[in-house]
Amino acid sequence: MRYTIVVGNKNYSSWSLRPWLVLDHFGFEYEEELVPLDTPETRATLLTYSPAAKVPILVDRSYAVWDSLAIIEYLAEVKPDAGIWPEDMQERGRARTLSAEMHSGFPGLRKACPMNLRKSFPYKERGGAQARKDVERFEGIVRDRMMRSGGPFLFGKWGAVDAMFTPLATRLRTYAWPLNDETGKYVDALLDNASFKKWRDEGVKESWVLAHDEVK
Ligand SMILES: N[C@@H](CCC(=O)N[C@@H](CS)C(=O)NCC(=O)O)C(=O)O
Repeated sequence: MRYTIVVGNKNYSSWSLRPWLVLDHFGFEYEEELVPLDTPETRATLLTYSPAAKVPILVDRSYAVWDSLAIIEYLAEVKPDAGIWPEDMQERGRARTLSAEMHSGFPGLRKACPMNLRKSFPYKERGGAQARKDVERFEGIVRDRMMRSGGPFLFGKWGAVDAMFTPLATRLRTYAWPLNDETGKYVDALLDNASFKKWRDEGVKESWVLAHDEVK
């Protein structure tokens, strides 16, 4: 098999989920290596694949690419006509901009609401003003993109940028954030993706518990 994707625990590892979705949704053939996070062996195991010792890692034969967004870009170079990014240059530029914004942003929501697929909580204030600002920004992105693309995904068809936002969608549902109808519909569409459901069904069966990702 040409590609191996090294991922963390599926219940928790939001960075692993993003490129895995692109691999699976766009029909790459791959093997998966799941490395449980936060064990005494985790770092040494990850170092056998990448000097950064973080998941996700894509191994193309013996060549390693790490970091979620870099992996997605690599996959898009392997299959430039698959529609991983939009065809139009400016649309592609905007999809990359939003993906980069996700990759380096949304700190309030990411910190206060870790991905935890097994759980669901009633809504309560989490993460203060910063998390609220992140949710408002997400609603703004959805409003703008749905107006331009007509949906159901940010650029019409499901692509890399939707993979980048899928973990955020899980968080909004796990912690029951109130959302406007349009954003709720987009979140539901992301969570209805067949590849995501495959990942989630495996994630919820895991028994590892990462204490720092368990918030009440
Ligand atoms: N910006 C990186 C983040 C990667 C990352 O932080 N991965 C976490 C798990 S989601 C990890 O490998 N943690 C293991 C550790 O730090 O020991 C990406 O996009 O891939």
